Amino acid sequence: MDNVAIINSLKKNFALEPQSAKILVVGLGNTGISVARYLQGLGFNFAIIDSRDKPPLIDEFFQVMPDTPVFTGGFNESAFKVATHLVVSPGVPLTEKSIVKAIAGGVKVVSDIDLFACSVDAPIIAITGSNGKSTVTTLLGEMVKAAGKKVGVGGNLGTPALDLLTQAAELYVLELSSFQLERTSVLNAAAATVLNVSADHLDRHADIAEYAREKQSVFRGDGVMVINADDPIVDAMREADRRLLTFSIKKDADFYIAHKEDGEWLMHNEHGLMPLASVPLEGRHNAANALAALALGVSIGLDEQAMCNALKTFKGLDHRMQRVAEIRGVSWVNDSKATNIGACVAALQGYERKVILIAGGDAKGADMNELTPAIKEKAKSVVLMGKDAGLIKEALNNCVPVYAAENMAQAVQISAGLAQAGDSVLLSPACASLDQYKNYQDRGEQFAKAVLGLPA
Ligand code: UMA
Ligand code: ADP
Repeated sequence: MDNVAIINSLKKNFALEPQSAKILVVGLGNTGISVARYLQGLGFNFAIIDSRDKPPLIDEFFQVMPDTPVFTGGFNESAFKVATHLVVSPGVPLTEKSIVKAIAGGVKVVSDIDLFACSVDAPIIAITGSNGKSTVTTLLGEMVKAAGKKVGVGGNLGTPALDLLTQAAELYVLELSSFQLERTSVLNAAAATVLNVSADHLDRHADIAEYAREKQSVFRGDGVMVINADDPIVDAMREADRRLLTFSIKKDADFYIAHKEDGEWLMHNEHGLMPLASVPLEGRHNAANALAALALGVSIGLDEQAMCNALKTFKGLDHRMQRVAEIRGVSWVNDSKATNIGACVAALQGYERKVILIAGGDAKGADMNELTPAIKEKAKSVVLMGKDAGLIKEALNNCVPVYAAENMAQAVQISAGLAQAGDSVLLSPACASLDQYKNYQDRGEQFAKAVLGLPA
């Protein structure tokens, strides 16, 4: 879209006009910087505010936009007082006092996803859920490329949506978090999915019902709904009179798994798409992810054969069920991205033989009792570390042997002492990493480093 059309859309949807709007961009992270770049390109007046004393990207920001007013070290009320619009980054809760006050005074909240939606004609595929978003978003992006279309892939995955506007695309695939969705009001995706809903981010959302409602808002508008029929919370999101495709790894659906003479097949109605054994990803949950990506692709008319070709060569993402090494018959698997209970349970369920589990970190308000049945069934021992190790230990109530580790090197040492040939050691923490690590990647890298340092 050209700038005139974009500004018209912003005016219509948000009364955002370059002549009159005074925009406060809240958060100087990747989102905030992408928003600043976008607003500058359209000639808007804006300032940025961040509660941190020195946001990590501030030096980089001043190099490119030295004249933009930036407030740091708290949410200064006077900056909010003059604003007509707030563009709030996902990391900042809308319950911040200054934001609540501004909204009560009539200030409009807009998200980067709203701005993006006002700026593209090409269809948007929106993917949310508690787990599998990044995998499905990346996989679908590969499928679209294999089908010969130019695609922009980003959002919560890493590249902020607005940064995708610099390259022409025929289609956009966006991963959206509950934080992004809760502040978005004009997205009308051509196709959308909620992959699953399990407890996460309960330090930011009042309860799981509110969290699920934020996820459900990805279906706003009139696009195709792609529904996980195995997840009761998602299944209940079906809307009559909407075009709808279902997927399931347990029962009949539009996209499902059939047991044939030559093994299991991924199916679309009566049509066999490809053998499940040709999907090069570990874990049953990845069969669900593959079906979800296929359903989304079909909903926008992608060629099935091209999609299957992309699926057969998809390597998966780092830190998700990633095999790090096989040492003296012991398999070491890095699933550091398992930052909630649902992901850890899915990882455990993929194993036939009991594993040694390394878990713990910041539980983000989740009830660790929900982890106990899967651990009881699938773990022979558990090595715990991090801030909420105690919560997990208490929940397990000695149903399996539990060991305490101060750090990853020690956790790996303890696990190596416990493991025998034929065993798997799985890092799938069920918790966020930020209490001990820069991020989940850092945690996964420390795990891999410690494993690769073990005597061969
Ligand atoms: N922060 C402050 N004060 C501020 C602004 C931010 O303390 O004024 C803190 C936040 O609480 C948070 C951190 O700074 O801890 C970063 O927040 P941000 O909103 O500035 O983050 P961005 O760099 O803009 O990155 C965001 C997403 N981050 C979050 O939602 C926390 C990135 O998802 C996303 O890739 C990026 O936008 C582009 O869309 C990351 C993430 O962890 C990967 N997402 C969560 C998840 O997947 O579970 C939701
Ligand atoms: P997200 O972007 O939603 O965090 P990822 O694809 O990055 O999803 O995977 C995050 C974690 O969830 C990993 O530990 C991964 O093994 C697990 N996971 C992936 N897909 C699913 C699924 N469909 N159900 C449950 N867990 C999953």
